[in-house]
Amino acid sequence: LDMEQALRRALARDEFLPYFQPLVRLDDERIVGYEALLRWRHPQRGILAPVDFLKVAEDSGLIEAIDWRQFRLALEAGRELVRDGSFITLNVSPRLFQYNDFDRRLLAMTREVGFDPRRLRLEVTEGTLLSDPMAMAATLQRLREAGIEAALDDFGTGYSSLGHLHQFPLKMIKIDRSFITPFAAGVAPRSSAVIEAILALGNALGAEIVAEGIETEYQCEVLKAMGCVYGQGFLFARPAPASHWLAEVAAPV
Ligand code: G
Ligand code: G
Ligand code: MN
Ligand code: NA
Repeated sequence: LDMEQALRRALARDEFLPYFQPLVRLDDERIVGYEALLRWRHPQRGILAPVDFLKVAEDSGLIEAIDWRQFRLALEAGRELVRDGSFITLNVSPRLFQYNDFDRRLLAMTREVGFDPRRLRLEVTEGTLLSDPMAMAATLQRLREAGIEAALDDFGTGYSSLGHLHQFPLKMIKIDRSFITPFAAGVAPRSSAVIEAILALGNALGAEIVAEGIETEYQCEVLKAMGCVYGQGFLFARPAPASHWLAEVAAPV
């Protein structure tokens, strides 16, 4: 069975599901949102992450059906997760934006599921934005008017065409973890200047900044000192099924 056939069968058997990883305020570690992350519950190999199958899913086009299934499951689980005022984010394949009814279809899904669109953010990469800037700006603007905000994912790794960013309505910019990882006690990585520039850019654009991939207390402290307000990473929490976070919220203190 080749990977494409295996993915087709996994879709038919409904083996894809969202895990959720919290986004927190760095000052008090309070959860402000949850990123939905795709997982494949493989009958033999266990829980698989996108690194194992995303490329084939993208190249074959199967990612379109996988993403729509993922969105529905994430919105259904997210309905409970966002009761505390948080939001969920969805990672969106660039392929989906090629359909000019993408925003209408997504909004229709939020209505079917009963999910408040104001509690939804979409994660898009620079590559997606710059593949068709005019159309992307228009789509993101329509989504914003319907309550759905956009987050720029993996920032710093793409085209870094800073001059173009102001044309997109971006609520949030996520600094790629490759800029965070080099920070360790006694090390002053070159990426600190990049992070400071991204924080300034975020302020200029009126966007919230999230540092991704925070794994150590030291990294958290450095980022707070730089003025970064939000973070995500294994230091705070690993991705887990929605039921894990719901149990956590419901648990007596
Ligand atoms: O969860 P993990 O770190 O393995 O995710 C790796 C990458 O896979 C993420 O950076 C993200 O871009 C992508 N990804 C995660 N979930 C989804 C999803 O639901 N849909 C799409 N299209 N990509 C996803
Ligand atoms: O491209 P995107 O930012 O969506 O990728 C998110 C991925 O990063 C998820 O698959 C998640 O498992 C992974 N991730 C989240 N936090 C950390 C972290 O602290 N360290 C590492 N190495 N990976 C992380
Ligand atoms: Mn992401
Ligand atoms: Na990212």
